[in-house]
Amino acid sequence: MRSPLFRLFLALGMYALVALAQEEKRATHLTISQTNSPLPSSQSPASAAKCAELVKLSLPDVTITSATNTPAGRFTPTGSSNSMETPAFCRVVAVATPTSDSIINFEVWIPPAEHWNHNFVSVGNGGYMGAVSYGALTNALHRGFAAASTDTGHSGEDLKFAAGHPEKTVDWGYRSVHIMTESAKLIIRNYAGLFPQHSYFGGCSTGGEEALSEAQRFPEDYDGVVAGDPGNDRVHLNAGFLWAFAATHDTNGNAILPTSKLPLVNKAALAACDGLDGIKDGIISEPETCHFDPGVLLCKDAENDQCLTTAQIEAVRKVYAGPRNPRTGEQIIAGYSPGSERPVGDDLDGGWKTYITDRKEPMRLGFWQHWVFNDAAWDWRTFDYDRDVAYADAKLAAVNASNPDLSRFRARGGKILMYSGWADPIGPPMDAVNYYKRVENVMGGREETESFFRLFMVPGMSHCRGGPGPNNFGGLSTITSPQISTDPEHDVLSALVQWIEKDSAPNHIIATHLTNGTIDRTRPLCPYPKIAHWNGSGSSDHAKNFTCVELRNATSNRQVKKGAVSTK
Ligand SMILES: [Ca+2]
Repeated sequence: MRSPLFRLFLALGMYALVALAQEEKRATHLTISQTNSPLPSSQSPASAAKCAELVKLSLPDVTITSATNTPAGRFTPTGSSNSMETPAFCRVVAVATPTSDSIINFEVWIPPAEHWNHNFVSVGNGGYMGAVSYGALTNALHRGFAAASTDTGHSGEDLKFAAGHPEKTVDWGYRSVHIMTESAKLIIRNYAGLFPQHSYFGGCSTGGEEALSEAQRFPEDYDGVVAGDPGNDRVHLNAGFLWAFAATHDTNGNAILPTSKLPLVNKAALAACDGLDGIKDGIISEPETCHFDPGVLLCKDAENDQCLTTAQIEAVRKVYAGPRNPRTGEQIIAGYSPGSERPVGDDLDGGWKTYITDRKEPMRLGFWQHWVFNDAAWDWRTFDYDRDVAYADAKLAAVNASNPDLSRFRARGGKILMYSGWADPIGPPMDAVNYYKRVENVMGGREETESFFRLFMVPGMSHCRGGPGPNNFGGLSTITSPQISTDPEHDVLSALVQWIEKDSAPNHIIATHLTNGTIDRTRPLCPYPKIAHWNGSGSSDHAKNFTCVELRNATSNRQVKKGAVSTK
């Protein structure tokens, strides 16, 4: 018999390999569409010599373990059987030890001088997954960037890594990205003879939080950041996971709301909300205007597949509502929006099934056990939404990126491009909206905020990708294949670059939806609170027939497509 510990390691290893394989699969697709122009197959002798010398570079708290001239061809990360097509580059592998308990691995990939666009981009991470993002590094390299990625100070997804190692929570929270950033700039300088002209950060999910954390904590690190589906109120997000699980399970952990009822709930949510945006297309574009109550699904007689019991209705209501402090009534984190129950169109995203109803324990239970309470047997049923949230916020401030005061970042000319999927079943989309509103309040209102920070909500997108809505708009971490274009109108990273380098703010970004690799819908994403309004004629599957308008202007006298829809 193999021990439980062995099986755990085996499972973790498999998870890491699957995640890596998925990342590389997507990267391979991107490679195909991005190598239109010939790239150098090898570095010049001068560049090669500079690369090899980097091992001698002395950096504070950092050891460069290797600096390797890598010719164009197939690159295979250690421990992986998949490879990626890369142009020639200088690969720097390093480890940072800012504390005696830190082991932060990171890599810096630098194109040869003739292919370098003189810019630097860092790519973010997903979940608590400690791993260098090789796929995103490859994408960045193909676009001419020097790029960096870190494992955030640990390997794998099990939160136990920080049990008894509080410094590792700080490494994960912000220190790893910051020390990688400062080191990467010096490494690039030593290789190319000059610092990057501009530095960017691009990430989704935890990468989105890392982006906001950098803007808040280290405003000098980046000129601009792309922050996707950020979950940056991290302690509160994890409290929300406890809430959603407790709402849908009894105290024995058995489901109150079975997964089999989710299609029914989703269908009813669509019936109530889909048409409010003027187009019945399976996409809820304006969840804020919809007040769907699952009570309409109450069983009249015995329970069956087409109705919900009173207890199930209450469970659904709680998931939509999100947790509140029982003493003050204050919302701890927003609930999930109608349409997030069962996103379709991407096997990576399972709606409430994967993240709430099919689970045997709450998402990120280990955060509370190992990071907050130092008790591997801590029981989620004992959670106090007043006392314990406050305690965790104080103890683990390093993992939150909730500060709405971005004045230092704005003052240095920094720009933030944030986005979030309206059908996200992990990071509540209204939490992204609420953070944006808090920033507006602190930074002097909407106009002031829009001058350096824009939020693009993505109708029908799940967590960072997938879902029924157009969800492909480029970037490096929000990889959906194949990449349509890297022009600023279709690519979120290029939009940020253009904003900073040409002082041209994005007024919309066109997102694309693909089915089996074929484009079947395009639509503009608009800076919140504007929404994409169908002009009333022409196909609602073409972005050109939409205009970004104020929501209140769109809802009056709205023309309605595909059936009688009330806009009241
Ligand atoms: Ca719709």
